[in-house]
Amino acid sequence: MTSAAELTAYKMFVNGEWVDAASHRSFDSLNPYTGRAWATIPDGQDEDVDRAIKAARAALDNPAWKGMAPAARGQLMRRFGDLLRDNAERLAGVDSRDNGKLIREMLGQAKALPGYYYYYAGLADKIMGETIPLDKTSVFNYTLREPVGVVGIITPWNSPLLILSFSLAAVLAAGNTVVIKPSEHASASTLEFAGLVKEAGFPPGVVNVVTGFGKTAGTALVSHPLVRKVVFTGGTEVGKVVGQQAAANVTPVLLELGGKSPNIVFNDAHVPNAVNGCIAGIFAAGGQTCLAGSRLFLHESIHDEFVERLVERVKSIRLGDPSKMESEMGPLSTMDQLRKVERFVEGALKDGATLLYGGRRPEDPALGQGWFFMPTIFDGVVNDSHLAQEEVFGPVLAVLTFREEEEVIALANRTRYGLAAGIWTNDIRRAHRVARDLEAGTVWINTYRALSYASPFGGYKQSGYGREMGLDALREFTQAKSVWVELADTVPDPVTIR
Ligand code: TXE
Repeated sequence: MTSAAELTAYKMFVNGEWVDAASHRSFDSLNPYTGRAWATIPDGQDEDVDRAIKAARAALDNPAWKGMAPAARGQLMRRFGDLLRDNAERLAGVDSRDNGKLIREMLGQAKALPGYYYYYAGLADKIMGETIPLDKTSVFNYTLREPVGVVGIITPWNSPLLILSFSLAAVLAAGNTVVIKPSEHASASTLEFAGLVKEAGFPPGVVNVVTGFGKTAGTALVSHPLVRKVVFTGGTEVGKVVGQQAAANVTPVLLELGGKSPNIVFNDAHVPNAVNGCIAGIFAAGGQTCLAGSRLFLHESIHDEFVERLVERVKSIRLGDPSKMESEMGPLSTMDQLRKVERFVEGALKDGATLLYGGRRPEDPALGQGWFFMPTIFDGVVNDSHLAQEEVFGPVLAVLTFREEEEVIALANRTRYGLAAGIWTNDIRRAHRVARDLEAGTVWINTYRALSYASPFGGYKQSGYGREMGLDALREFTQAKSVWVELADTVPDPVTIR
């Protein structure tokens, strides 16, 4: 057991101050590699959330924020981006310890963060309304694009800071204020991040972080009448609850939910590239990504060769300590997640799928107490089965085959999800045809799992709605006000509406 004295004790960040939960209660954060507690996190409840939201609401009216010129807001965001750049290794280390993901992956993510703030810093003074040529010629009509107000952002444990930055950079550029509730499984990096917010010099209350559990702190945030937009990233079932709770106050939500993304390999594809893309899609983050390419559709004529190469490569994936650069797959983030993956495997075997590799926890004693699961490949999976329809959020790949282009489009679309899709082909017409016909918010052609702050991201169907990143995100976090100016000297007939 780790003694309480050895644990890092974190505080929440409210109104520019470090505070304990009002109840003074906290909970342990566990390291998925050792299975042991390494930090304590304040257990925020309704009262803490209310305090943070009121601070964010007051900050909206604070001249230090409200009256800040948009270009100055951009400058501040640039300074913040520089601090993120200078602290990338530290932030990545905290995340890897807290969520068990590879330091290689978390470092890559941490190094990408400044780009989000620089991109939106440049846009802060380019958020403009329009003048509108009305049918009423005596009226001058224009729009103002104003901040929506207090934004509540709820993030999951898999990529805490990257997923936060998908929306936060645009939220700040547009002049809003924010209360962030990170996942109870990986809160530490968001609190470290808040330290940099303070150092950059954002006015108090512009960015607040309240830690705690989904059912308590999360519900309090989503249900609060002063919150004017909720951004939620997490599982689809919780997303539906969040949408319902927010509806009570007519609070709009942006939902980034689960996926069951198809990765489709045609018979003219470059097979070694497609094998790499397939592995990047499903095993790189231990499958713990909403973008996981968890359904692999192989043209039947290349099936045998592809599967042989895939299994060969997967056998060589090095499971290990996520903090070591040489490790290629880390443990799952929670014990519950590990058990969930095991239930999926049992179900797939019962449904008659063929286990080609993995399917169990590794036996290597060097992996100690970590919550590891082997990279797992099932062949002969039926598209309507549980494994092909539900998000595992673990390193489990379902392989299916197809003959015709139309057939594979129909199969790929036959899911309640629509987050992403991959297409591997050298036929340019086919590539664009299939990209057009797939029901997914992101389609990759001859690549997989690539993202940029400059390109909109979000789901179709039950993968969510609303768009983060790119110019689209600015629309999500601003609202249009239409201003009417009568230019005529006399106001006409008061009885008739104009
Ligand atoms: O996510 P949750 P969990 C999927 C994945 C995983 C499953 C559950 O399949 O197995 O979701 O994972 C907060 N009101 N994804 O439990 O529950 C919670 O505290 C308000 C997909 O981690 O969705 C956390 O901050 N908030 C996904 C956040 O919601 C609530 C990423 C996510 O928690 C709440 C993660 C409530 N009632 C998991 N309940 C992706 N698509 O990227 C929970 N929360």
